[in-house]
Amino acid sequence: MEKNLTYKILEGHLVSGELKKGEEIGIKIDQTLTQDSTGTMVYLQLEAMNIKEINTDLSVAYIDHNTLQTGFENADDHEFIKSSAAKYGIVFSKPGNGICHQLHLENFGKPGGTLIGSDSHTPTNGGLGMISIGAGGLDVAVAMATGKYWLKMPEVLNVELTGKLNTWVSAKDIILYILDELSVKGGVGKVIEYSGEGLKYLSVTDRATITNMGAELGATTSIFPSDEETYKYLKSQNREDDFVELKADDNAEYDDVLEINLEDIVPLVAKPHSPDNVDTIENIKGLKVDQVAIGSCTNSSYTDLMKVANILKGEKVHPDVSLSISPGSSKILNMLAENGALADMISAGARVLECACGPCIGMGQAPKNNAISLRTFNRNFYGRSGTKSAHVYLVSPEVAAISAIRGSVEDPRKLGNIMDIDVPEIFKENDNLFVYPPNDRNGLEVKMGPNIKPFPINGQLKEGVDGKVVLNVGDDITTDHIMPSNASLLPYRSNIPYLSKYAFSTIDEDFWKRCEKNQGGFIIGGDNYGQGSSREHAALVPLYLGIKAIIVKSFARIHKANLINAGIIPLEFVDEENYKNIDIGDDLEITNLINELKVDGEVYIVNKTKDIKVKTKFTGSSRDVEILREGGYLNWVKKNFGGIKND
Ligand code: MIC
Ligand code: SF4
Repeated sequence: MEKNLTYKILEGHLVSGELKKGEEIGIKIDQTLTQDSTGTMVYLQLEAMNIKEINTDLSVAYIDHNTLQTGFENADDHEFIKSSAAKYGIVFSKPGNGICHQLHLENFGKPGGTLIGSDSHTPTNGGLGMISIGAGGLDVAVAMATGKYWLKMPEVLNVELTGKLNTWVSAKDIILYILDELSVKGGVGKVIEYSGEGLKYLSVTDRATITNMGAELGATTSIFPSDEETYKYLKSQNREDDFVELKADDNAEYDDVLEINLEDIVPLVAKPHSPDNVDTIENIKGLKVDQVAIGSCTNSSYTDLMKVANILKGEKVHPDVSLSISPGSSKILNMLAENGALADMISAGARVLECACGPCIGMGQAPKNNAISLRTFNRNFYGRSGTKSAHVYLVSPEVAAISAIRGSVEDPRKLGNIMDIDVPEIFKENDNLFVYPPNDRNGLEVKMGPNIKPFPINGQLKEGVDGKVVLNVGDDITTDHIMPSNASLLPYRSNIPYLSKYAFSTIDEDFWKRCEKNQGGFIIGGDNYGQGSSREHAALVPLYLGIKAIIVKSFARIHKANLINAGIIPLEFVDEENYKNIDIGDDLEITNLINELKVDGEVYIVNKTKDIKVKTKFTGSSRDVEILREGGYLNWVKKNFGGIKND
């Protein structure tokens, strides 16, 4: 059989199962990454497992999401993660060093390797030819402890790129074009593997922009071959030894193919409130802009920021616009400082922020009421900017920069000739914000502040469960709806009881009170429930509030895994009629759960209020069933891998 690249890398890492579409496989994990907002849970979970040290080639703990330190909570969390990193042999990246995915690309990602990370944009490193998957924190903790990760063998969709991008059209437009074609559900259960003649025009950081936003397609991951461009990039980072050439066999088999001629793409935008609400820049030209934010793990590379600096040079940011720029890494910021580009940005009137996620995760820069905010980020979900009435548009760095000057959306093709960016052959070394673990780690203890509260652990599955429907929502509910993140909530990522009062608060402020009154119950939802972030808080908070099962039309991959890991039963309606038959406040009962919960089993729910029986299905592996029966992954790990200290 002629093999595609995904198959080749998975084959080389396979520890259990068969590489057949839909079957559960176990793979060896070479590297893991965590970031602070999901990381505190990961290290609490690692503490709860009785391990001495990690079982991967490399694990890195980044601090990038919350670097504001508005109170002791946040600083204590950083200290907790730092001390855990030292104890278990994990590299620690200090706040200010940059955004995890950009830093991992620069410093650690390896073609042909495997990486899982407790952040949904981990696939960014697919730009280097690495299988990089976003997962819930507990999956990452188990991968650190065992060196393994289990997943359903995805389909492989080949995106074949031909032609060459037109002037002023960039990698961001390619992924927006694909989002328009496939939608935010189009990648579910798939790896997106890129190939074709068009690749030679895309640098590794362009490719990383594309694989990064593969998360918005719902894809398991996205991957590019490792070729001359990869070599050039690794060499620029003084890592040419990590290079191996990798590509699919000629005539490799794929489950599906999407052909894209890069010449057909024009500057694009994702309009509020979804990354697949794509339109052309031409169509929204002239729209008055209040805020422009450049950065995030999607568009904060050296090349992206040099393009921005060149556009801003000698110009002035419009008086009605606030322009912020957050570089992806301290290495990039350092280089911009040395070559004068930083001065060009500052003199144009840009607000240069720390190298971190910043406004992308609502850490500051919440726009004014009803503002139009152009962002080079990857998500424009409702409320994520911190201002519910704001309208966030996702665009390329080029569109962002020129619109900041004009004060309204502008088509960059108006600028005439494109400037050439001189990317240095060798980047300036800057290792000073990494802390490497000591060789002698004997006796090292973790340091835990008072904001770090124990996380909820479920009990074993019961034969019957009953309760009220406490929430009924529609399609495309994001993790930002379920567990919002902003400057006031992010400091409490290690405090589930506190966070529980804000669950679903962007759409229903009384949700938690209803849960408290009814001792939890059931949530009903539509398609693609739980899209977006890997934050397992979106499962742990409902668990804390007593949610027993979530019944929807379909789930997003990472969130479904997080629900299973937490021991919350994820069920899917078998037809539309059944979905319509349940209302908020209805009394539901599942009487035969232990019997019915099996691989692809049918689970019947009695709607006692309406006196009807509703048919649902459970789709998961036998391992998922075992995990749910044990009441979650930690209990399962305890049973299968030995003791857990603090249960
Ligand atoms: C995001 O972009 O939504 C985040 C913040 O990076 C999340 C992680 C989190 O919620 O902490 C993600 O993408 O997984
Ligand atoms: Fe950070 Fe935003 Fe990237 Fe998430 S999407 S990792 S918040 S920069």
